[in-house]
Formats: sequence, structure tokens, C-alpha cells
Amino acid sequence: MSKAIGIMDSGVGGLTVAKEVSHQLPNETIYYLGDTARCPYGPRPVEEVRQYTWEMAEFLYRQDIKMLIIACNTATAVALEEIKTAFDIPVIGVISPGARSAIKYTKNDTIGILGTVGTIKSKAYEDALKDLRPTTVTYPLACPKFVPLVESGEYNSSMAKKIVAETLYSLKQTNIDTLILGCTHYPLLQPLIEQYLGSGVKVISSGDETAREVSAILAYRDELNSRHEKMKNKYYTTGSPVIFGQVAREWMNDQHMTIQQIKLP
Ligand code: I24
Ligand code: DGL
Repeated sequence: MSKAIGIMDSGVGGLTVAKEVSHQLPNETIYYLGDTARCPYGPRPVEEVRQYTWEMAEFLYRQDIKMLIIACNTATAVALEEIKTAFDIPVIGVISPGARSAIKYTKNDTIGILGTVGTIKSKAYEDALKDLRPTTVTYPLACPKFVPLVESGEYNSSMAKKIVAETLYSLKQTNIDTLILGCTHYPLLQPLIEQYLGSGVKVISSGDETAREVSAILAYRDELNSRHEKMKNKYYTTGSPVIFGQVAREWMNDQHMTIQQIKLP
């Protein structure tokens, strides 16, 4: 089925999920929407995030997609359940795939969770983990400095190393053997996070795990594209298409992308 897969995020961070989807499913067309004009969502009140997430979902649904991925952890935490029930296409978020993968890896049932203030406050990861295994011990930690750090482009600097160490100091004192990166931006800090916590902690990127689920869902529904059905990927942004394009082109290395600025709602 030649329809596109819709992927939405508060900004450019969800491109980490889009890249993984396009890598695993090269025949698929992606329509990506980044609400860069209103990014970040992480520090915003729940009601605001819910409203914005609905607006994004309705926009992409109108572009005739076959499946919707909420790539933003903060948006997934507050709005996935209600959006899922409202649409007649599969809608998936990034939290369940990340939680399932963590449960698979942990040996001592002790799992750390990193996310924005909104994601951590919602307790969505803790709920997902406890649903899967009620005895799981969780250590949730909001990391409000990480998104600005990655967006400054300094995610490999000595300053980044220092911020990672300061932020994760308390977590290093625990006996977690698995850590969920519950935010689109954190995979860019993964090398520093792994270095600081050491090889005893398995680090899991929720976005990567989500991409793995997409092919399973489309295969089950017999809706995967055949080789000739791939169309040009489209990128929609609520902010500057020029700045969006700079990050998206470098990250996706997609020769044929079209970028269009849109207004929500
Ligand atoms: N990375 C992110 N956001 C930015 C950035 C970045 N600028 C440089 N790099 N800017 O997120 C956010 C603000 N903009 C976004 C575009 O619209 C207007 C507002 C992480 C992106 C993860 C895919 C560094 C950088 C880059 C290319 C790829 C990856 C990356 F330039 F981290
Ligand atoms: N996309 C957000 C998330 O995964 C991070 C950026 C933001 O705060 O909007 O939670």
C-alpha cells in the first residue's frame, strides 16, 4: 500500500526516529511533521501539550497516511491513549516499545528512565514498566539541560561531558542495569551517557525500538510498500523551513526531500 507513514514530533528531535524507520524500511514514504515553532514541549503544561499533539495528529491524518507515529516522548505520555482511539489507522508512541525492550534486557528488574520534565512527571514509563512487570524498581530522572545541550550542537564537547556527569550522578549510585533514553534528543548523548555509567548499564533508545515495531505492524496488516511504491519524503514544519532543512538534510541525508512550512491548527 503506497500511502505514507506519518511521524510527528515537537521539533527536529523526532528525526532520530524517522532516520531509523527509513533505514529499516527503505521502501516506505515518510511524512514528517515537526512543530518547531512551539518546541520544546518538555517544560509545558499537560493541557498545552495535549492540544498541540491533537493539532499535529489531525494535520498528518488529513495527508492520507496509513500509520501515525508519535515520536515525541512528552506528547506520547500525555496524548497517545486518546488519539489512538480517535483514528482508524494504527497510532503508536515511543513509550511502550522502549519499556518492552527494557524489560527484555534487565536482569535485576532495576531500570532507570531519563526524560523531559513533562515525561517524568506523567509517570508514563513507570506505568508501562509496572504493567509489564509489577516488581520492577524504577529510577526516573528529568534532565532539563539535555535538550538545549543537544540543540546547541555541543553534544560532544567537554561541557556536555560535565553536564552528563552532574545530571546522572545520583543515578550512578543506584544498581540499575538498564537505562531508557525517554527523549528524542538523548541518543545524541548516548556515547557520553554510556561512558559515564560504564558497561554494566544497558542503554536503550526508545525511538530505535519504536522503529522496529513499525515494520511488524505494517507486515501484520499487509500494508508494507513494494519496491516501486516509494514516493518522495515530505517534511512539514511550523517554523523556519530554512533552519529545519539545515538540520534535516544533515541528519537524514535524503536527496529528494521537500520541506513545507505549515500553520497549526
Ligand atoms: N540539533 C537539534 N536541534 C537544533 C541541532 C540543532 N541545531 C544544530 N543541531 N536546533 O536537535 C533546534 C532549533 N531549530 C530546529 C529547526 O527549526 C528551527 C529551530 C537534535 C536533532 C536530532 C536529529 C545539531 C545537529 C545537526 C544535525 C543533526 C544532528 C544534530 F545540525 F544534533
Ligand atoms: N521531543 C521531546 C521528547 O521526546 C523533546 C523535545 C521537547 O521538549 O519538545 O520528549
